[in-house]
Amino acid sequence: MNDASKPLTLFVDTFWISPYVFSCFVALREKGLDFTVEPVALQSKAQHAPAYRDRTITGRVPALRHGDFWLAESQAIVEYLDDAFPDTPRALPRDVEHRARARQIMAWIRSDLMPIREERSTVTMFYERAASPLSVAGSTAATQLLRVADLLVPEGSGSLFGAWSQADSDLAFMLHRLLLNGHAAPAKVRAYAEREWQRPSVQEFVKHERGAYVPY
Ligand SMILES: N[C@@H](CCC(=O)N[C@@H](CS)C(=O)NCC(=O)O)C(=O)O
Repeated sequence: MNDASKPLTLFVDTFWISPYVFSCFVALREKGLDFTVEPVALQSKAQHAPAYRDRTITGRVPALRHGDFWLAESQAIVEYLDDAFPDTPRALPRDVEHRARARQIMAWIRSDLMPIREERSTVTMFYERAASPLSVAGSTAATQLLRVADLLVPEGSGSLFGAWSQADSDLAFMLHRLLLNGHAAPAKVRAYAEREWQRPSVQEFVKHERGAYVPY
């Protein structure tokens, strides 16, 4: 049972550096849904508190609370929002093949490219730029990311599927791990990523106030 009147809460990391929180935050904004955010202090292991851990099942951020229903895993949350709020702008494309491709990209971004995620962590995006060049593994992953982006991004650097979808924001976020740290990219890909980065929903996350970072 979906009820638009039930309150929505997004549980986020305190420092606003989680790429998974980013995805859910942007989806909620793009859908125009009213929601509140609740920080979870990962640096204090607040995600392990039984009340949070057991409701979210996996004890991670992000998590969504919609009335009494709790859900974790960013991609599951994005897809739930499309299912639960069918009268709002879609986060994933309506067309079946485009939606499948968007899921492919989102799943790939979440499960692959580990050297980029490690060597160009989100701390280097929002706190302090990376001090070392990419390793061989990092460079190989960067080449792979840029190849995939070059293949997918249409000439003119518009959205991947003709209109914005969550796959655009997630891909732009991954590309910005490189771009913000001075990595070169084909002009078409750079223009695409920079345009996506300027979306108000994305900028709201990027510019959100952040306290002094405490590693965890
Ligand atoms: N696959 C998950 C990954 C979520 C995740 O790794 N969250 C991190 C923060 S970026 C977290 O909660 N870390 C704390 C922990 O694992 O205890 C998703 O897509 O939501």
